[in-house]
Amino acid sequence: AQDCQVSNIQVMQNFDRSRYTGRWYAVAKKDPVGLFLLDNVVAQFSVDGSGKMTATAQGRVIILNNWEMCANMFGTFEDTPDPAKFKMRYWGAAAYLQSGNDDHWVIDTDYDNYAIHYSCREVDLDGTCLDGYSFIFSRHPTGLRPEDQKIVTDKKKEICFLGKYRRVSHTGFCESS
Ligand code: AZE
Repeated sequence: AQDCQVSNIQVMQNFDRSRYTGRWYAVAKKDPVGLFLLDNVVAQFSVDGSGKMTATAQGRVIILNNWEMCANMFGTFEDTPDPAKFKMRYWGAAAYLQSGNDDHWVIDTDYDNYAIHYSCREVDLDGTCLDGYSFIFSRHPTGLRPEDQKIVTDKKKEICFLGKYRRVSHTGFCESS
């Protein structure tokens, strides 16, 4: 299961969005092309009364000419036939932040400790991902538990992003806003 074809990537089986709700701390990320959340990334997932998933996210960004700020972002999720695959429409609290519509796949999670997210923005002619991003999330601000690290490494390999992640630091930059 490692031919790097986006269409062959395995996602979480029987994904349960209600168990996924709450706070997740990004511990590592693989960046897409262009502007992106730099660090201090925290996401909060919810499920509304009609069962639709929504999320907010915060993270440090640098926009325009070296303007550093905390980006407050919102996302709404459109369901697809696969319960672990969504289309995420997202936008910023301020108009100068980024907006878009990305795939949002949950590759694996145990709901209580770790989650592996994947988004391919552009599939290459050969079926591999040309431009994508991914977050490794933890329920714990201190990072992944040692027992979850091998699972996460194996999944990074399966989604063909192994070696492309950077650690996401949490310095409290977004905690005042
Ligand atoms: C994600 C999950 C929770 C909801 C959202 C997420 C993604 C947000 C971005 C934000 C980019 C902002 C930039 C601003 C200048 C995946 C963390 C909305 C991709 C680049």
